[in-house]
Amino acid sequence: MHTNTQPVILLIAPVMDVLQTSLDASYRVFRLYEQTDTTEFLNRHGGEVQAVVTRGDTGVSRDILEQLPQAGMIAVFGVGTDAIDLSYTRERGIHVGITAGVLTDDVADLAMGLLLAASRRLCQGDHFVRTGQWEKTAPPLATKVSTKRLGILGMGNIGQAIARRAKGFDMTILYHSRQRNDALDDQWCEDLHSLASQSDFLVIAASGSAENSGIINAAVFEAMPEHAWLINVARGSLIDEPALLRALQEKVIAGAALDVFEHEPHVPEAFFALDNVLLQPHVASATVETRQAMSQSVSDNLAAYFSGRAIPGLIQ
Ligand code: 8YV
Repeated sequence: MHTNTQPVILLIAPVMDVLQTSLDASYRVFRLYEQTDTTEFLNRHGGEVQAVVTRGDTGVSRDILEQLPQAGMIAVFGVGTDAIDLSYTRERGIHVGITAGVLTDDVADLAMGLLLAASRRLCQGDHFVRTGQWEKTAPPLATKVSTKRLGILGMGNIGQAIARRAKGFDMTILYHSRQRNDALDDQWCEDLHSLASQSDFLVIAASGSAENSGIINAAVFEAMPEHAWLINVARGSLIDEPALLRALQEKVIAGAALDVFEHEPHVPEAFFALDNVLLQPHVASATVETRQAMSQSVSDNLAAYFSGRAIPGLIQ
């Protein structure tokens, strides 16, 4: 039951049921995505909103925030903050809390899963068996993974978790990030092109910040060896998608495995015709265990904010 004393939160996009239930129990929840006229709704109720809950991939626009003068916190279901204008939230003193730490393993697991599935042609192999082709012929050979060179763009928590897993496959790790991490004994490459040119597999684990927009472009595909594979578990915005399509069609690189897209959930249809790309619907953190932990983390961040305690996942 809602009481007048419950803090008011604005939910920008649907989140999983367990989080919805927990939010409803503690807060008065306005659901923006259920409103037919969001402008009218924000005119009427924007002034009451004290905190915003959103997903990493959805964020919240500056336009919306400008209509929430009392909002003091954004709780993100995820770790990506690329869809939030952080300079504006900083200026306004709005806290931003993410689900820090809880999805690192899953994203790294999926990066390795994509790498193996794409290069070992697991989806094609499954199709081959199911359609009875195995009775008639042998499948084409795939690409070896163990002992190869893995380039990682972005060596934060997720990049490092991918590196740890890849070492179990006896892979040599190279990385590029803004700064060399002296705590790591992996080879740091000063720029993306030198990383790309030396990698048999290039995994993108960097943030989707404005400065990273489109950095995986035609020049990077040209720099990559012809036998190399690209894996993206970060954000679609890092890749120049038309350039990737051309690189795949013209076999400039061997192939790609993509969990994220520039305009997801829309995926350019031209990808569907290609045998050298593996496509996933942004599921890197989508396991029961991790989504529950993310829900708990959002609840903890909000509870801390409303009780004046330190926000565990605070980034600003
Ligand atoms: C989430 C994400 O899947 O953490 C992020 O930034 O993109 C993903 O983990 C997404 O926010 C949930 O829809």
